[in-house]
Amino acid sequence: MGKNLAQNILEAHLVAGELTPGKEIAIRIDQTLTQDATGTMAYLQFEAMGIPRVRTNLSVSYIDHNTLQTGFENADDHRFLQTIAAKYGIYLSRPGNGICHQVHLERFAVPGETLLGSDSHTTTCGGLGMIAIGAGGLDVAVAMGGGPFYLTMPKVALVRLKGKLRPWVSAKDIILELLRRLTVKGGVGRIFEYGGEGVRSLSVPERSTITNMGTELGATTSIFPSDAVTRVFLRAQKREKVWRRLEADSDATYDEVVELDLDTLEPLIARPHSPDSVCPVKEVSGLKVNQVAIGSCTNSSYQDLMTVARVLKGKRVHPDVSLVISPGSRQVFEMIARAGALADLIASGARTLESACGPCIGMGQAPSWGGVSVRTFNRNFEGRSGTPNAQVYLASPEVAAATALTGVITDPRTLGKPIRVAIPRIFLVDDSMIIPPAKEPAEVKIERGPNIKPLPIKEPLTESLAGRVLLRVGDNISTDHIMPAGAKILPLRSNIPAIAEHVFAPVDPSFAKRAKELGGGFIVGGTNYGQGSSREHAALAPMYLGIKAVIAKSFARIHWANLVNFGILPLTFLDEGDYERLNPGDELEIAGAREGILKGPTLTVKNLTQGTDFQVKHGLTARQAEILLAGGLLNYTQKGAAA
Ligand code: MIC
Ligand code: SF4
Repeated sequence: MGKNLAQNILEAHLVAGELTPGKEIAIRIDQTLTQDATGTMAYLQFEAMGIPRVRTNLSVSYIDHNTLQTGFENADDHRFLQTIAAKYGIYLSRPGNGICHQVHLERFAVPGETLLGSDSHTTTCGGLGMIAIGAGGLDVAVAMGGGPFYLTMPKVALVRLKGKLRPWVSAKDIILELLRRLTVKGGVGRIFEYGGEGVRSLSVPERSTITNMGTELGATTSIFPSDAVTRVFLRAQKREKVWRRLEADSDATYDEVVELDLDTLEPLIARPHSPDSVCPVKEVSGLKVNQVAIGSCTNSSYQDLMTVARVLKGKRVHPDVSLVISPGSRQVFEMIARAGALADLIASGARTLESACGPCIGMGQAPSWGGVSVRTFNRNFEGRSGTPNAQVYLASPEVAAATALTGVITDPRTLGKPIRVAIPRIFLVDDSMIIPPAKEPAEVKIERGPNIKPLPIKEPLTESLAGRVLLRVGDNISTDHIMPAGAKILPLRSNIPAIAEHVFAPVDPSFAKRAKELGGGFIVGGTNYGQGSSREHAALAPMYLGIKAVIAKSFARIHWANLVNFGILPLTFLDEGDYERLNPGDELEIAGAREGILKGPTLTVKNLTQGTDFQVKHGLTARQAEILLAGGLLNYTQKGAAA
């Protein structure tokens, strides 16, 4: 039986297991990437493993998130990252060189290879025919050490694209349409593989906008074939030699098929506060807007920014709108500058920021109180922008540009003659901001400023788990709720005791204090608990506060894995009705947890306050159970190394 593209690449990298959906597999990782907000922890973990040099084909450390330097902390971390990269054989992309996913796509992505990144949007490189997966920093550290990456084999869904996009409709609208249909939970346990005649009409950056935001569907990853379009892109990046044709076998089968007719799409927009709250732009057009932000790893390519510049050329941004633009990479930035498009943007009244994540992660440019912000980004979770009550909408660069001119949400089809920017024949290639590893690693001294605190290590799992329900939350709780980011908190990513003070701050500001007073306890969650970011701090900081288990209706993939990696038991209700029956403050006990986990998939939780008990499932494989018993992956790996 023929295989689809995802299965072909996974099979070529398979180390253990079989490609049956729902079963655990282990794959070899060719490339890794980290970014600075997750990277410091990942490298501290790598260091703790005692491996002298990375064992991947390529590992790159990017500095793109924590670039607003309002104190010494971020700059300290940058120095740490630069020196540790030099020592261990890692390439370092300097601050200002661009967002990890955009730069990786331009300079390093290789069709048919595997990429593991400590950022949930690592999937961006799926646009170039890679199996590119986001994971917690510790999983990436293990991969850097040459260990395989374990994952549950996803189902593979074919997204069959028919026809061609109409003028003013863009790649962003394709993924917004999928989010509208399938929701933020629709991709859980799936890989989306794009096929059909519509693929040919999409450039690599357009494909990558789609695979980038496949993460918002909850998918493990998304992938496009590597075809003539891929070759053109790689040639323009002066990397044609890594190109090879990759597609599904002609008789490939899929677990599911989604049909999408590009001709029928219109400009779409996601309303506050979820990427799947999608409607046609015309339904909300006319709404007054305070800010328009163009950038992020979703939509900040050369094509995107040239399109925006051509819309704005010779016109003025509406006086009530603050327009901010952050180019995805230095390549994009320099090219729009040399093409004169940057001058057009500046003349129109746009505010330009450096090539970095910036406003997407609340690193500056927080909207006004209750302000409406239209962004070309991928996430609009409550409070993520840095303003708790901001109303953030997600849309294409075309919608954003039209809106910046009129001051109200605007359908770009009202702009008249369509603009179509092709990718350039040749990109401006200059890798001088990417520092190769040191030739003499022994001579490199790792610099650690006072912001870098040692890794907290957990004790092995105790015989019984007991404590109070510290908090009960609803469905779709994101890691932005659990461990918020933003300009004030992100600089604490290398300092777990300090960042732990902010756990659940947007939901319940007294959480950390209560957890510490009570010596930890339990968290109760709804469906899709932990969606969004790969930040392992959403597990690591709760672990530091003594959280023993999270009992939820269901979990998001990366967060579930992060909980296991840091020795917190992720449990699901056998009877979801028990969610309602649990009250904050209830005293719970899981007696004989260690033994119970090894014995079978279910455990009994006693509710000592109510005098009742209920069943939960842990769903751990034998390997994962051992990790939990050891107190997390680091202990487990060190134990293995010692043995
Ligand atoms: C995000 O978009 O939320 C981030 C910041 O890129 C995160 C990683 C992090 O929290 O450092 C992600 O998506 O994984
Ligand atoms: Fe950076 Fe935003 Fe992309 Fe995350 S989603 S990597 S914060 S640009």
